[in-house]
Amino acid sequence: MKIIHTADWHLGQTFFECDRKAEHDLFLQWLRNQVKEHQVDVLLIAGDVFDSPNPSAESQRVYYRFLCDITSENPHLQVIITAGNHDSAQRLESPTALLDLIHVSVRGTVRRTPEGDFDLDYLTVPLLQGGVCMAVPYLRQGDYPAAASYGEGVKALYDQLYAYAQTQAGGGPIIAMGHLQATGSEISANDRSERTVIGGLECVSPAAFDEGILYTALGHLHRGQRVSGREQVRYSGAPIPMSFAEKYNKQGVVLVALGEDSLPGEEVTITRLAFEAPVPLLSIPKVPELLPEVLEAIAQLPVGPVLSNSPFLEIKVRVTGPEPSLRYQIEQALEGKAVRLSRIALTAPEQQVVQEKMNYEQLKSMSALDIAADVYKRNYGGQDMPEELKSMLQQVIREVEHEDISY
Ligand SMILES: [Mn+2]
Repeated sequence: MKIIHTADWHLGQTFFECDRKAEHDLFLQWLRNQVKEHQVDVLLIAGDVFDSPNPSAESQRVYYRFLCDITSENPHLQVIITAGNHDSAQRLESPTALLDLIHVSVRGTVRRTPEGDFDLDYLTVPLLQGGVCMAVPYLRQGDYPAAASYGEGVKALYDQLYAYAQTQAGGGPIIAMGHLQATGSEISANDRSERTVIGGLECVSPAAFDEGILYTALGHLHRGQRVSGREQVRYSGAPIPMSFAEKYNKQGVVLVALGEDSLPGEEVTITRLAFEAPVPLLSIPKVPELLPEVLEAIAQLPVGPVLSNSPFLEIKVRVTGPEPSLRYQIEQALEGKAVRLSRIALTAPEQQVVQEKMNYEQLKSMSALDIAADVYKRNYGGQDMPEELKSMLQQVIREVEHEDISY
């Protein structure tokens, strides 16, 4: 049995206001070719199909077009899709009646039986070739048994489900899916899209995935990787980089071949299929420099028309104080260059100095001016806010306080 594991498409994502449809189209075309070429039996999409719980009509069209094409090109293909934290679980599930007809199973919600137990049968998707898939979507509070922590609750659900899956597999293989952050995995630095919504303690131990599960297909982290050294518990990673923090990630999908008998302990062959990002992410200079050096680096960029595959550009500038004309100067320098400016990242020379974090109570007790002065200090290497700026800001604050602003 051959499986392709992918996740975190984030259809509809805009990259600093740039549309990414062209990139997604190229990826989906490539994926169609891979499924055909490798004669894949099962395609697993482990969550975050869409970037938003309320995807645009265009994003939905791309998604359904893909499902229609891939299933008509491969009549024996089975597709199993789970919802991620970015998806609307209910919305993703809503066309189930039609999708079932083309062997596409979608699991977004965790349901209860009339007795109030978890509906394990709903999450256990039979594989057309024999065996089952534990199709677990992103789990929200109430989707798992009561436990001391999110991680323990999630593990308890996987344990229940695995016990049930064994009764349903008929001796065939058991595979699993999940959309979660596993302990022992690396996240991309500063990646907002990977952060979960429940707070900081939502890691799940890889022990949640029983050794008897032949392969666990995970989504949520955008860097493809195995988890805690376990080859058969993996993140496929996102097919295109979702932020500059991901520019060194290798994108692609995972091809999994289960042996003849597909029994636990049997050899499973895992291959990464690399997808070359169609739009490069460019970050200049190598390290943040002062504006004159930055402008020089910009001058080195190739001249040409801006196309839909021109690189997304991040510019890293070191600043020692406010520079109101900075953006203007950079934009002027970029005239005629074959790049799309996405982001100007400002750093101050001593920003690395560890500064004490403040809590909400402390912030509430400070005046707006003190907060601004503190932020200034943090952003500009410990320098105090100049008196002139302070008095201007004070005036603005006073004016605002005297206005009746309704939100
Ligand atoms: Mn996610």
